[in-house]
Amino acid sequence: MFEPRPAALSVTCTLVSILLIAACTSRPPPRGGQPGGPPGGGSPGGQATSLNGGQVARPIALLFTGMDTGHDYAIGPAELTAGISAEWAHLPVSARGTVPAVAMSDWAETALGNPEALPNHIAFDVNLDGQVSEEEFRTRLTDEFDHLDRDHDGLLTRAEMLMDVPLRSQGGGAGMPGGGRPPGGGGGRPPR
Ligand SMILES: [Ca+2]
Ligand SMILES: [Ca+2]
Repeated sequence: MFEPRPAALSVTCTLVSILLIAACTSRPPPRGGQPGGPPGGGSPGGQATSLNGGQVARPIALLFTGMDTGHDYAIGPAELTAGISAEWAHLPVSARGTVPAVAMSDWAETALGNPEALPNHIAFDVNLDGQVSEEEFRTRLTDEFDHLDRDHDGLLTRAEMLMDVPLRSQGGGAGMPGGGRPPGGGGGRPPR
């Protein structure tokens, strides 16, 4: 007759416990990467379109940031007025004192980083005559400024230029390389 010795059972249980603890502690810590997302942006074909949370700024915010001549990280009414005048001076103003709406895309490509960035030439050309007047240009940019100035104190801060990016619904939590098994660190003999 063989009866199990309590001492042997205890050793076996302790060994299993240690293995379980090792499995829990051997998970690599997240190194600043988002779970489920490649840290280096290595997804094939996709790039910045895979935003998931965080904050972004609209292209128009880039323009307003450049108007901060006082370097206090906020744009006031005087800076806005002077900044719009400076931008208007960059545009190919015709003898009529207007800019062809189609020329606005060239300005947008330079000033906003993309010829299709908003506000586009359609947004500027309020009366739809194919021309953007200085008044139309100034009114539109002032409206954009007022829209971003959330607390309506006349100062556009960096925080007001940022927008939250919604979190996408997370898929499965799986994806741990190795399937959650402890990496064979030796001594992984299956108990009998
Ligand atoms: Ca117009
Ligand atoms: Ca403000």
